[in-house]
Amino acid sequence: MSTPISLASPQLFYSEGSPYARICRMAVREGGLAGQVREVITTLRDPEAVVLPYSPVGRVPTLALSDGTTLTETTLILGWLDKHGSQPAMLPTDNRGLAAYGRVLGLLDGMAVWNRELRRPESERSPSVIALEITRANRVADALERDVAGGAYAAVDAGFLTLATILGYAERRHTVWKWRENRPALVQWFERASQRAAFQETLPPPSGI
Ligand SMILES: N[C@@H](CCC(=O)N[C@@H](CS)C(=O)NCC(=O)O)C(=O)O
Repeated sequence: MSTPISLASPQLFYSEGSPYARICRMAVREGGLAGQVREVITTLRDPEAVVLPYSPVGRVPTLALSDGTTLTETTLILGWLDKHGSQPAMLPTDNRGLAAYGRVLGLLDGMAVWNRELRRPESERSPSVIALEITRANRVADALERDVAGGAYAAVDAGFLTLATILGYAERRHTVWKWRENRPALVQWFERASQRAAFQETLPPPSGI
């Protein structure tokens, strides 16, 4: 039986396609806080977006708290979940864990730039930006292949969820990136990670990119 959500529950605004929001949605589930956080879907880049009264930034994830404050930024929201009883804690405290999280967050930021270029009309795309992000993505993925083969990203935390989100994003919303080629350890890691309930419950819709 699920825990009832009180009217004063924090509201986590998300869009189904957002990889950043997915990290937080998976963290809520993995950390055992699904009964305490209400998920609210919002549109983006829309003057009518339901998130805007809570945050002028208008991005997701956004966590609107019962004291009237609003947290934006994935890492801040993960920190809030940890402070409110996430088990396991999501934000690493040791250097190795922090480095692992930073590495995949950097990859995700680059992919977001690459993906945004591909969503523009072809005449407005920047080939040099795309080329830079392709190079960055492959360089980081090669490092991740070695990391994963060496046992990194094994425990569920911010780094694990971000890596799962990235590869899931590449499967459904950024299929132009053929990340699987010559990366058997990463493929095997992803096969396992994608079986988790938190992953399955937050699958994004395909985007056609
Ligand atoms: N640095 C932010 C990035 C969040 C972000 O870029 N979210 C995108 C969706 S993936 C968004 O809300 N875009 C809407 C907009 O830019 O107006 C984080 O870590 O949460």
